[in-house]
Parts: sequence; C-alpha cells; structure tokens
Amino acid sequence: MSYAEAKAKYAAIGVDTDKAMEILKSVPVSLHCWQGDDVRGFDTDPSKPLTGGIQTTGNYPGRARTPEELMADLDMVLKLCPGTKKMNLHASYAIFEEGEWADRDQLEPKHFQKWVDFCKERGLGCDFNPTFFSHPKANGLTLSSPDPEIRKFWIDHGKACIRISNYLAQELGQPCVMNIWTGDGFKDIPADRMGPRVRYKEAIDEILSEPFDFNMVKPCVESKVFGIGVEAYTVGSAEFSLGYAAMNKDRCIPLMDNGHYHPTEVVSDKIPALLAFFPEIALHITRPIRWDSDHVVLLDDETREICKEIVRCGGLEGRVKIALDYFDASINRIAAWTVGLRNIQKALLMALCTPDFTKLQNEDDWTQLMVLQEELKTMPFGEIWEQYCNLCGAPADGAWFGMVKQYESEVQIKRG
Ligand code: RNT
Ligand code: ZN
Repeated sequence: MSYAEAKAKYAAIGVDTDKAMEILKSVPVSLHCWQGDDVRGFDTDPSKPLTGGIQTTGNYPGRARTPEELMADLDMVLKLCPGTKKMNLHASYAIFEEGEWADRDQLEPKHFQKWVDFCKERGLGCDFNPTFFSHPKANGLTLSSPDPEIRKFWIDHGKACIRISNYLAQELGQPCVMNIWTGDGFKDIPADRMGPRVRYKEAIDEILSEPFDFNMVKPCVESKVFGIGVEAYTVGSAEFSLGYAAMNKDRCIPLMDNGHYHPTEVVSDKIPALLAFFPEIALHITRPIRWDSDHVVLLDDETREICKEIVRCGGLEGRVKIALDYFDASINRIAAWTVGLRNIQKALLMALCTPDFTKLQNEDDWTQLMVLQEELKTMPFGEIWEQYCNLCGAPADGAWFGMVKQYESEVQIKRG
C-alpha cells in the first residue's frame, strides 16, 4: 500500500495524516543521556555501584566511557530517530578539564559548556537533573537527612543545578526542565515518617529560593513508591510530591514516572487528573516490569494510552513535558535508546491519527465506541509512520538496525 492509499483510508474516518505529522514534527521529546553509559556519569568512580535504589542490569559490551564516546553514540540515536529531540543531562555528566574536578555542591555552568556546544551544533534544547545518588554523601538520606551538613551539601548541589539549568536555558534559548528526584527512604519500618518529609520540603524550598525565571527554568519534583534497598518508606512519595507541586505552582511542576506507581495504577489516567489543576506537568516514560525496572519503552498498550492522553488533553502545546527514562545494559545501548524513542514517536503519531470519539461517549454509545476503537488497531499505520520517517530524514523501520550493528562492530566493540 502506498502512503496516498493509507492517507485516504484515514481521511475516510476523519483523520488528516499530513496534519498529524506536521504537528508531531515540532514536539520536543527529551532524550536521557544516561542510557548510553548505564547511569554512571563522569564525576565519580565508574566501578562503584549505583546507589539511591536504581539499578542497571546486564553487561553488554560497548558502554560509552567518556564524554566523546557518549556524544558519538548520541549522534547515532539522533540520526536514527525522527522528530524534534531535546537533550536531558544529569549533573553527574559534568565535563572537567584535564586534572580538574568539582564536587556536586561546587558544580558550575562552565562544566556543561561542552554539552552546550554539542546542543548548539545540533539545534537542541537541554533539560537537566541534579544527581542526588551514586556519591559518597548519598549513602543514606540526602535532602531529607537529619545531618545538617549532608543536607546543606545537597541543597547547595540543588542550587548549583538551578544556576546550571538557567545557563542551559539562556544559551540554548529554550526552557530547561530541572527534575528533582532523590532515592531518600528506608529499607525497614521507620520510627519517624514525618521528620524526613518536613526536612525534604524545607530543603526543596531552599533550593528553589535560588533566583530563576520560571518561564525558562522549570523545576519539577518526581515521586516514587519504592526502590531496591528502600522498600518500606520513600520520603518523596506520590502525595508528598504532588502536595509540594500543588502548593508551589508558581515555581514547580509535578513529574510522573510511570515506573513509580503500584502495578495496577496507570499514569495515562493521571495525566488528565493533574492537568485539571496544573498548567504544566512533566513525564518520565519508561517500562516497568513488576517493579521500576526501567526496561526499554515498547509500543505497548500503556505507552499508547499515555500518548493518547497527552494528545487528547492538549499536552503537545507545551503543557506536558515529555522525557524518556529507561536504561538497559543487557542489549546494545544505541538500539535500546533508539527503540524507545522511535516507539514514543510512533505512539504519539498513532494518537494524532486517532479520531476524537468524545461525541460517542457523551451520547452514551459505548457499543460503537468499542467497535471503532478496535477497528483503529488494524488501520494501515505503518505507511503513515514510514512517510513520517522520510519527512524527518530518518531511516524507516527495517533500515536502521543494520547501521547500529555496523557501528557496534566498528566502534563499540573496540571499547575496553
Ligand atoms: C529513579 C528515577 C529517576 C532516575 C533518573 C536517572 O527511579 O526515575 O528519574 O531514573 O534521574
Ligand atoms: Zn524517572
């Protein structure tokens, strides 16, 4: 089937596929740098395990070990995926001069200048994350620590990250979403659940007292339900984070990661709930299997439903900040990155090629709604997707994996 034939089929159900592609082309999706090196970063000993309740598993060869390798790998992903991308960095990806090093509380914009150059050359915006994990001072609580010195260290880190986010936003001329996530919590039943939360609240208040323009720097708070080694209690729980964002709407937005809820809860349903109250929300899209396992995003039902809600709720006009957050070390990392990002693009395009069935719902015509929604699943979407890839100058399905295999044998496999 040709694109023209597929387009006609969609037109018959009231969908303008050209318009769908036009809209999607300019929607930024934030690409997490940390899939390329298993969340290790450049500022700590790469042989130390990750802390903070996150984990990568697998030992596939070819992990990027230096900024140059990571940037080269990112270039592959950027080339292999259609659509508008934005970079997403963690503070631990600071790039130091030979012999230079700065601890997290001393980080400066200059440590991200090479990333700014990278983004400028490619016309990308950049999002940012303070790194409250994988550090000697992050062995227990960070922002919620009862130890004032530890707490101050991490508050200073948060403030430094506001300044860096502002630098990224100003240099690149695009808002910078700065996400605050900590793994603060306890393995076993705490004696005091309130103290850490009050300290966490006050610490975020202090971080956000660092001056910034909310039009350019968009601080978020990301909630979580539990982590490995942090099973009994999470300081930044769903209610805590949502409460914080709701009480600080003039300077903070809530971030939902779909790996951070109980298994039968769905973020797709939470999107309109939050958008009824917040002008802007942020998402980390991932694939949890039984826990927050951060598997590569597939074109599965919930990914499609999340994208459907983003589109249906007007999220593409900037109200929903879309970012990826998964890390698999057991398969080729460039393929992992690419599969996930292409799937988000596919799911968004599918959502944009879905007729608005609101009228059927309002008329209580659930029979027809089911029939039409089911028939949509066998529409010739592949042709629309291929056309979109062509339009964006990205390879079609079937044409990109060979390039990854070639790069793997020529570049990645030769890394130690
Ligand atoms: C961890 C959170 C957090 C991290 C990244 C690396 O559970 O999802 O967003 O994955 O900051
Ligand atoms: Zn996340």
